[in-house]
Amino acid sequence: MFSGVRKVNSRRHAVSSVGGEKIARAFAAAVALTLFMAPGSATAVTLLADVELDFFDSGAGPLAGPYGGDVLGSGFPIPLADTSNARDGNVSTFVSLPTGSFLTLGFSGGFVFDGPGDDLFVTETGAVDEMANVFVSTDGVSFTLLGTAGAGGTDTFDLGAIGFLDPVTAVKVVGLDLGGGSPGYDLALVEGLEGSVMMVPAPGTLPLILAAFAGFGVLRYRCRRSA
Ligand SMILES: [Ca+2]
Ligand SMILES: [Ca+2]
Repeated sequence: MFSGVRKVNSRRHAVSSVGGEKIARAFAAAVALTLFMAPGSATAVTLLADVELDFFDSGAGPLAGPYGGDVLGSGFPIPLADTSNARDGNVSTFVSLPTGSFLTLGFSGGFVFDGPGDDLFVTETGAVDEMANVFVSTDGVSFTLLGTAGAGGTDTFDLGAIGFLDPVTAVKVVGLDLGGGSPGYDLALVEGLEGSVMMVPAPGTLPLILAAFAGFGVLRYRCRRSA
């Protein structure tokens, strides 16, 4: 794949922006395939957002944040020591996000990217109509609105629908209201699923993924420059 990158770079003035986007997407898919096939790489196809990158308590809720609970255990709303309820992969435990509060999650095991169909799954506990805006980011600094969650249960999102083609390393969920028994959107878990996740490979192949992302970024930069 690296010979392909050099070839494109050397011909960057001849690459149209549309062709460049197609090449960039094909390159990302090739990287993902390589990682899935890398010896020793994880074989799980579901990537759970299990890292807290940022949490903000707007103060709009009835308790100091983070608060939430467990519909099968502790009840709700109760004060929480941390935001692990939204990072445990368990749909019954949750962190409530009242108006303006947000939680930004990352993935210790890899990245999410635009694969076929829906890519990102955001689940709330229960089916009460509480809403939250979902943003995605590659660098953890600049965020793009992906859509609104809150239809009840799991909301699914397609990164391709907003033209977001870079790897997603951070997902920011921002509460929009005070609905429900535990006021605000009750965030249970965030996942990327098969076909749209890159699992972190074995330590020996880490240089490969870093080089691949560097090449991917250079290619997209070149494509923009040549547009
Ligand atoms: Ca997609
Ligand atoms: Ca949970």
